[in-house]
Amino acid sequence: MSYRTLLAGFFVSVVLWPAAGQDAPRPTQTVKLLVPLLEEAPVIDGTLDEWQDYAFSDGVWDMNRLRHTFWYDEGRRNRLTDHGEEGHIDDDLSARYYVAWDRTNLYFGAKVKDNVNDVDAPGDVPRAWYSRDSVCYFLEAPRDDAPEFFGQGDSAFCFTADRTRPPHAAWWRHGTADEAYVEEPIPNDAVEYAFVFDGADFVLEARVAMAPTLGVSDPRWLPPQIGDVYGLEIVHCDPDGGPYGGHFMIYGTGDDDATWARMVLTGPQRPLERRLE
Ligand SMILES: [Ca+2]
Ligand SMILES: [Ca+2]
Ligand SMILES: [Ca+2]
Repeated sequence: MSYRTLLAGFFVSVVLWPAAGQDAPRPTQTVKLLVPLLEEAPVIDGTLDEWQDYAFSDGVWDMNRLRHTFWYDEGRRNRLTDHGEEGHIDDDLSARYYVAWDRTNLYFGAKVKDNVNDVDAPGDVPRAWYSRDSVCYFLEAPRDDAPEFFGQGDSAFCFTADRTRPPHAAWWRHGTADEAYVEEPIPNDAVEYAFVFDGADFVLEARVAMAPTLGVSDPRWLPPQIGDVYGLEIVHCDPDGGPYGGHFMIYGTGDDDATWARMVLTGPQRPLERRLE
């Protein structure tokens, strides 16, 4: 084996592998998503009717769809957990997600079918959205090609499906120019969110102001323009009784922001219409 082959092997196994932050290799491709501008700001009340057709959404996600994606990790973290359910695994968790933007805010929506609502975390730790039913939108703004783990420019906006709306229900994990993994609630004046529940099913509707979040995380961030490219991953946590359980990871493989989708800020989108024939 040549020195160069040895060196390449070392690079893949020692440098790339742990950099993925998990025991799955980093995918060699990323998804490109076109996320439209909203011309009318939604009312944040837990119904998405007024903007769902104007937002990015790519249909229903469940485990069977996830297993056919290139970022699927053979069930290491893309998985659901067994608590004696008798129904089909598709009934444990499925969801549609919505993302849009305007000059001031990012807009996030989710329509979730879930069989068990679990918002308890061990030790009641505020930052532990990953141990609670929660929908998290991971963003890098602006996106770059450097693999970072909640460093400068990386923000996760995590909404815990808790009817009691504790202060930790709208959480912000982020980096700054100097720090990684800063954990704090999204500043009150930067967020508005609503859940509407039907049993364990729920609809989430939220807006997050960009300047006080993305602008704090990365001094290079500028007010959004059509054509800007952000990074996006959706992480949907579903512990359902365990301390750390099921997850959907959509468009990326975890905290490594180089794996996240290339989210292009586009102009407004017209709703789909049926043809006459
Ligand atoms: Ca609404
Ligand atoms: Ca759940
Ligand atoms: Ca990066």
